[in-house]
Amino acid sequence: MTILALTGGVGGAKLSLGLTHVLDPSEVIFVVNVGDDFEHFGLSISPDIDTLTYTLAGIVNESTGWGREDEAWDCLEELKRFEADTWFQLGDRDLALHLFRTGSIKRGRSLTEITEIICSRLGIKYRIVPVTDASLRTRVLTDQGSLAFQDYFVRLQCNPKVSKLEYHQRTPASLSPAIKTDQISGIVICPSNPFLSIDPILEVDEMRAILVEREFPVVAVSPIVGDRSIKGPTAKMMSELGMQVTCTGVARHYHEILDGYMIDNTDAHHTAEIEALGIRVRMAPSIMHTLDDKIQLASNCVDFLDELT
Ligand code: FO1
Repeated sequence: MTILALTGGVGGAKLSLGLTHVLDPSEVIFVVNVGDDFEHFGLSISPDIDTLTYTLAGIVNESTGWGREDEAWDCLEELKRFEADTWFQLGDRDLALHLFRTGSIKRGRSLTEITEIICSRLGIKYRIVPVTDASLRTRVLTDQGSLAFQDYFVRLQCNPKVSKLEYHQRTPASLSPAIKTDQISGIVICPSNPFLSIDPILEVDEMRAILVEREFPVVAVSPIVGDRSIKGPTAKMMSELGMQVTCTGVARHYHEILDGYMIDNTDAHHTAEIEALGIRVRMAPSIMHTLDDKIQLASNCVDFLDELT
């Protein structure tokens, strides 16, 4: 039986790394958001998959949380000479991965297969799986119009005011064949951005159906601690969308699919209102600075799932 960990990029990768210290490779599948994926200079880029891959391979750039450590930037510097679009920073080593992925897609391999090959070449024993092999793209409706995800996130630095999120599918996206739905023993929703990272995963019909008809527990870790985002624009977006910017606001967003919710100790005063939604609450330190923090939180999630089973 397998736990699914639903995750986006930087924040989710921290808990995912912790999970690899408490679960064997056969016990967990990391199901990754693809709503951020896009084409740039003709290359197929899957930022959240790559962030998790580099993190689990131990080669992520620790200061940004994305991209590679020991990166070289010769290509980007040359591109600047041609006044090309250099707002999205692609390092030389990272480019090699994009060239491999793009070529493989052109030759007809699926994103699931390509991700498996990349993981194995980087020595990762864990399964990193895109939620779908189909095209699923997040669009952000803002006061500056409808924006492709990376335009909003990287080019415009999340500055536009968000009014709505849309998840565009060319054809109804089916779940990656690497996710065996009859073998799931529990789901952990990582402390990723609910709108940008987790909701696109839940847009895949089969994934939502698994969560609605489940016979196993689902636990989420709040991405909001003390009324602020642990990472990124979650709090800003919640406020722009008219939501209460607290861990309870996120619990309300997820309430149909949650059995358990991990909140930070500093948010203890929210327990009663979350439990009134029919969700069990467990408190633990949720800000992950060190590897030990990640392992401890991961271990708490797995214990919580056991308790709810
Ligand atoms: N994030 C940035 O803020 N600026 C960048 O230039 C940037 C480049 C980049 C290149 C490859 C990659 O895999 C990720 C990259 N990211 C960059 C991160 C990424 O776009 C976002 O963190 C995610 O899409 C949000 O989860």
